[in-house]
Amino acid sequence: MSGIRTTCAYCGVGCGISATVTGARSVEIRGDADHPANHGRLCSKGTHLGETTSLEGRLLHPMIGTKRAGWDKALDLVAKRFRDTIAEHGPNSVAFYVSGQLLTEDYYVANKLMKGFIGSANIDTNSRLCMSSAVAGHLRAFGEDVVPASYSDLDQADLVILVGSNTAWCHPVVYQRILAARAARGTRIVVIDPRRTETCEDADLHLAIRPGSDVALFNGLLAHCRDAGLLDEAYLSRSVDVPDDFWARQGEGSDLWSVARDCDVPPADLRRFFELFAAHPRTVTLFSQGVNQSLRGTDQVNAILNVHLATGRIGKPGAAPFSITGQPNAMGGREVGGLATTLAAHMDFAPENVARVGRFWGTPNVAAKPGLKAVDLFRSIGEGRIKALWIMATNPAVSMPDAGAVREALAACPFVVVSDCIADTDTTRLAHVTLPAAGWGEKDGTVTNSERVISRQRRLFDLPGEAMPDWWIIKEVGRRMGWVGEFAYSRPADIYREHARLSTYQNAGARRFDIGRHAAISNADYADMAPWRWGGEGFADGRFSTPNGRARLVPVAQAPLQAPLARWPMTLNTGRYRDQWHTMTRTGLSPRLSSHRREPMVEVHPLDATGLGIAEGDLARVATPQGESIFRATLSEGQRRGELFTPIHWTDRQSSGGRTGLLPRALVDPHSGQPGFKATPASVTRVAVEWRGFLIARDEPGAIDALWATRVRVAQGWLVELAGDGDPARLVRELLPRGERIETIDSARGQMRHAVLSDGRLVAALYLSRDHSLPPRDWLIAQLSEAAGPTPVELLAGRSAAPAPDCGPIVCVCFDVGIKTILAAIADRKLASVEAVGAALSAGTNCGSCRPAIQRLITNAQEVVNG
Ligand SMILES: Nc1nc2c(c(=O)[nH]1)N[C@H]1C(S)=C(S)[C@@H](COP(=O)(O)OP(=O)(O)OC[C@H]3O[C@@H](n4cnc5c(=O)[nH]c(N)nc54)[C@H](O)[C@@H]3O)O[C@H]1N2
Ligand SMILES: Nc1nc2c(c(=O)[nH]1)N[C@H]1C(S)=C(S)[C@@H](COP(=O)(O)OP(=O)(O)OC[C@H]3O[C@@H](n4cnc5c(=O)[nH]c(N)nc54)[C@H](O)[C@@H]3O)O[C@H]1N2
Ligand code: SF4
Ligand SMILES: [Mo]
Repeated sequence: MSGIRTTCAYCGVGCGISATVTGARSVEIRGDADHPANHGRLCSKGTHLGETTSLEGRLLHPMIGTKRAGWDKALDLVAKRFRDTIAEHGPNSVAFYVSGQLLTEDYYVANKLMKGFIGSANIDTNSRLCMSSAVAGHLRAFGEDVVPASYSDLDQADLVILVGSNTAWCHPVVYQRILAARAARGTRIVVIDPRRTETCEDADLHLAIRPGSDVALFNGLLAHCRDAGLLDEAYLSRSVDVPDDFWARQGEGSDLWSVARDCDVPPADLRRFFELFAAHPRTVTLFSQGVNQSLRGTDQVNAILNVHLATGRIGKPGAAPFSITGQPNAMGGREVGGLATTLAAHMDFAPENVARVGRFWGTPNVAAKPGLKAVDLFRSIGEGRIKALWIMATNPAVSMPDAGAVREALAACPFVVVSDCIADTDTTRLAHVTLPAAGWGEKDGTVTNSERVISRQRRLFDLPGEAMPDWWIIKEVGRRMGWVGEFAYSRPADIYREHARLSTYQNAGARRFDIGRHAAISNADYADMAPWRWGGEGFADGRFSTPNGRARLVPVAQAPLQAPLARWPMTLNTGRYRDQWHTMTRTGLSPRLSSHRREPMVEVHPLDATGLGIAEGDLARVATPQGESIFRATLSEGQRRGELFTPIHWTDRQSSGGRTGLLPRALVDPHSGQPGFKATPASVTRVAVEWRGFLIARDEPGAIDALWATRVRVAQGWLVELAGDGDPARLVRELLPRGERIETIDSARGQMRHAVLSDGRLVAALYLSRDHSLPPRDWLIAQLSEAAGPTPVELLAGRSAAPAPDCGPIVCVCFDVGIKTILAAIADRKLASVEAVGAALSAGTNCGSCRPAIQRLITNAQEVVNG
């Protein structure tokens, strides 16, 4: 069986996969050795994609309310409600909210329907929350949203600066590529992040800057470059416009001491950073959400671009500013113009562009001005001005800032359509119509990754139930709204050809985004298309997409850094876990991926925690003016004092706590409209609970009424962590299935342990404790998979009668290796490298995602030894 070449479902690295279908819904995943993004490597998420292709939880039929409906009926209803709303209230009373997880073909049709035919630009995307500051920064500096970098620059760089990027967890294959380059040629790595993440493990230098002080840092670097004679005067005079007062404004407050103070880093570290930069012209500055998701995101982007332009470190091998994208097709969305602020094919709303796109699409109706950006869009829904909304491939009831207000807006909106693969999400719960979309492995089309490489995603499985691809659903609604000929696509290739033709239509070199070479691609060639990069090597010719062909330095000043507020003394930073993807609709199906972090945790600096009376493992309430939610507290030296970090992944579906989305405020960057997710004024307090416990169950438990109940998948079942007040006996009645019961109640110690067996096999176990002592979960979880059941004595002890080592939390999910096993091996066998640990335990030798964590354990052990 030879593999089908496709791309990974997750991040913007865009790894190629070779997939061998082994059954109706099963597939073997291998990295595609020929794909330029990954050359065969995959991270933990890509490696375990095969665990997410079951039909569990899938939306398989169109639904109107809670009733199943045929496609005709559902599509007619959507078309009619949109048509009626437009007739009564005008085109701006309707909106689409779409996603970087759509394929380019889906995105193109959605954009064409809204901007070209409905005649409104009220289509925005979750990329607004993700990339829009980078887009706005690129437009200001380059005149076009082009990422002037490729992964091969990372292979050739001497210095890689990672700014606001937890690359080791969020773009693991890129991270491995950087480490490979370091091994081969000694590349230096600098990480700029307020937190000490696993990305810092292999860094030469980590600057734990004050959040939001990135402009001060890069302006300081630029001033240093000027003083040290590092500006590339020839490049500046040939290729860059510099505003008259640029250098005068730039100089203020940019001396080393002031910058060190603003950024709150040791001056010696800052000097070291400047010296590394001076010594290594081949520099790539790779940046992500720590830069973009800020109220000053666009200025932060331009502060980075200014440094690269002024030193000529752009458009050359190994030298580039590199905005790395999050979602698999964030870039494709930018290319079709899926943001409310862009029109199509890298054109904006200038009158000549509106006219040109209208000619091409054959419509007089093209929207003449930008539409509402995501945060304004949902505000407008809440205010009743938008009356019909169609959400595709995103879960805004979780992922928008101030998600509580977003839910209220959705609940009040007269007509909400959601296209998703999953039946029950926090957003589908608020829909009037839900449409079953084809998911990864069923979809067919193209995506563009961070380095502008267009790759095919190919279908592996038949469409399940009545699911249909997004492009089909959208064009069917377009046709039913009256535009039959304009939406007459039969296959993704039809759409791709049209998209390619639009990109080249009357372009004449004005826009780099020109994929005209595929304007007439045959169906067969489209089917076989190999990955390819548009726009060549970016701006290697030193010409930019501005009217005069020159890039621009953009004056940016550090915004005042605010002192904490008395009522909200902490700053909440939010982000990702290594093995979960966003709202967990897919990675949450994988027991292996769920073993890395089983609960949503709030990370607190130990000294802050002591002051607040919070201990490791306590529950803690994080509150902001927008809302509050409870997390498991974990103390971390990697946090700055005064800062908290929580993960974005948990939703109402899995949890009564850990709801990060409720906490950030709906404030945005003035240029891009991107929310400042990384710094929300907050407070944290310990939550005292009378009892704690956990449930292990083969069948998915229903809704659980407890103060704290967070669930994850485990092999053959579910694990729910529980805590609350009052009489927990109620839970025993509510949560345990019928069957042979074994139980022990130790009232003196406040312990209750119940296990339910069926035919001698464990089906559920509930352990509750008032003194908070509970057995490790893993042995019990393993019993769900054992054919021969455990003995009653073992069950009630929560451990095997034969003494077995407790391996601790899993670090390597590919080989199930726990932290205690690794620590013991490091100590006993004197292992001093990640390779040695791999040779001894296999840990870290498959996907490699856990290698930074293993490195951290080795470093810690050595620090202990060396005192
Ligand atoms: N495992 C996993 N990988 C993913 C995803 C996922 O859900 N899970 N999602 C994908 C998507 S869509 C995206 S957008 C990317 C995001 O990828 P990243 O941007 O790497 O991830 P985040 O965890 O959001 O945040 C990155 C870092 O920014 C830091 N930061 C916070 N404030 C500041 C600041 O003021 N300055 C600086 N310099 N840094 C700051 C945070 O401490 C954090 O470590 O990941 C993609 N990859
Ligand atoms: N506090 C805080 N909030 C954040 C962030 C943060 O760092 N902090 N990061 C932001 C960022 S960068 C991002 S990208 C967003 C991500 O946030 P979301 O986009 O809301 O998260 P996902 O869970 O990826 O939602 C995708 C949905 O689409 C469905 N889906 C998957 N494939 C398809 C398909 O092909 N078709 C259709 N129709 N549906 C599909 C999935 O089942 C899922 O329900 O979160 C943002 N929110
Ligand atoms: S780095 Fe991991 S998640 Fe991202 S595309 Fe590659 S395999 Fe998928
Ligand atoms: Mo993102």
